[in-house]
Amino acid sequence: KSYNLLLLLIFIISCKKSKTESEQQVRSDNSKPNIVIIYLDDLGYGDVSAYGATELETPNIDALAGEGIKFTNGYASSATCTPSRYALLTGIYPWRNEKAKILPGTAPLLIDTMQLTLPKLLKNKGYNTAIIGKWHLGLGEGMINWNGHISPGPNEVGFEESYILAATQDRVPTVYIQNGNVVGLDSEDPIEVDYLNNIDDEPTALSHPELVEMKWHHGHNNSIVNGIPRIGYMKGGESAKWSDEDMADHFLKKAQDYVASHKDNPFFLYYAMQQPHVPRTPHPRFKGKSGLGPRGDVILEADWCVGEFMKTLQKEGLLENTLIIFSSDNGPVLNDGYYDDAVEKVGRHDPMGGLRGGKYSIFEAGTRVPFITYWKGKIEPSVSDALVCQMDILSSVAELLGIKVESKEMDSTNLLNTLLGKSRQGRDHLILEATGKTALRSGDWVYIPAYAGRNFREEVGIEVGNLSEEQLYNLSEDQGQQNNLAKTNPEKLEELKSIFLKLRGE
Ligand code: NG6
Ligand code: CA
Repeated sequence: KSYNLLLLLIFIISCKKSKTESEQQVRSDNSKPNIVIIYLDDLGYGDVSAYGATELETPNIDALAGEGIKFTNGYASSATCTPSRYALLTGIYPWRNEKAKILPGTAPLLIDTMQLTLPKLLKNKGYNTAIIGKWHLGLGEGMINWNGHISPGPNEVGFEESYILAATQDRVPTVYIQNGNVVGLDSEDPIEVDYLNNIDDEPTALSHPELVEMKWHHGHNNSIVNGIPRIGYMKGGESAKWSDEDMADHFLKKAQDYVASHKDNPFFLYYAMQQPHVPRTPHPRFKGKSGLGPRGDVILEADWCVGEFMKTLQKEGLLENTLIIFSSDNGPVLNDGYYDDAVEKVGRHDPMGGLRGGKYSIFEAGTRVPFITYWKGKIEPSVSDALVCQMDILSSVAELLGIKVESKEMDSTNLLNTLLGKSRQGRDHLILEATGKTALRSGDWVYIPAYAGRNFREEVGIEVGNLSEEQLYNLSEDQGQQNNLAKTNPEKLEELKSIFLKLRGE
């Protein structure tokens, strides 16, 4: 009898084994590669050594660039976070949606739950889908009860699993939310959040400056959490508050665990890191390591996270079967509201990489960002100057999986061959957006309409691009946009202007 049992056991084990072998076969034929988007927050074109940074080293991001495709004309759709993320996930230009601008932590969900999204597309194709990290696309439908189930959110627009920070590291609530529930919340100590009025007499940076450990420069003088004054007021939720210094390790661990536990089925992971957005809070392991102050330190930290994450993919045997896309949601800023030495210690480091403007700017540094595709054994290392935008990932991934995206209002362009290095052909045109302003990139040319308002935003030290006259630049000879050709090349100006107006539907 026990002999029979033993045979049965062997039979079961061998069945199991052959199943995983056949699964492996399916998994290695590359028809359904895992897809990972590693997305940084405010990382500039010049913040990566592979993109020319000389004052800091980013060996792990460099490895992706060196063994994958380094795009030199890769764009976020926008010069701020929310609209760029909206375009990345929906494939739609953010300027089509007037609500797609920097959102407070209490804003309702920006993406329509009926809308096609990148994670939905993949989920429908049998992928497991997850977001780990920064969301900043709104939650709920208005008044959020942070103590109940928070919905709709990432889980309702295609992510089966979500582990997020709601808005930004400098906005309340400063808690993690897992699948719609605040992590570690004590029901005896409920969370209240308000962006207009303080709640009871909770300490703020104005009422209790002695509690502030990171001084605010502009904005950021509401509730104080972990010694850091934030945007917005928050009360309660003490046990749920995140540790800023541990955030990078925390998200990394979640991302690694996700990979390890989903390696047997195709997965899409949107790993949305918080660095180097303010407040810059490197883990003590990285403090002072860059010599450029906390902003440089958190870039080193982020680079380390990329390396650790890649080790996990390698350890799990997934590198040959995973397409990795690395980018950033918008360009760089030094002083984004705190005195954190970013300006004082920048030295010779040029986060903009020679481009004009920065975060918030319609000039190049606002939207042109590091953009890398990597797929071991599938993508040949190269540098590509094709014009590509993060918004194009949706249609390109659809093509990879043989899905037809049928929607009139789809701005995402299928650039699969370009992203995989089989073609050098990029977009013909791209509309760029910065805090409501739009401009056109077409070939090597950029057209910026005349805009009223301040050009130089003193508080952040950035030219945002508002000039009372039209601007025309030829990037092939003027990367830094110093030479406005609008007056000397009226034909080109008219050509771009008419394309711009047509694409904008005006
Ligand atoms: C701005 C904040 C800035 C940052 C930004 C969002 C002030 C004065 N400035 O309003 O610190 O949080 O919003 O950045 O509050 S983003 O990368 O998420 O778009
Ligand atoms: Ca950002």
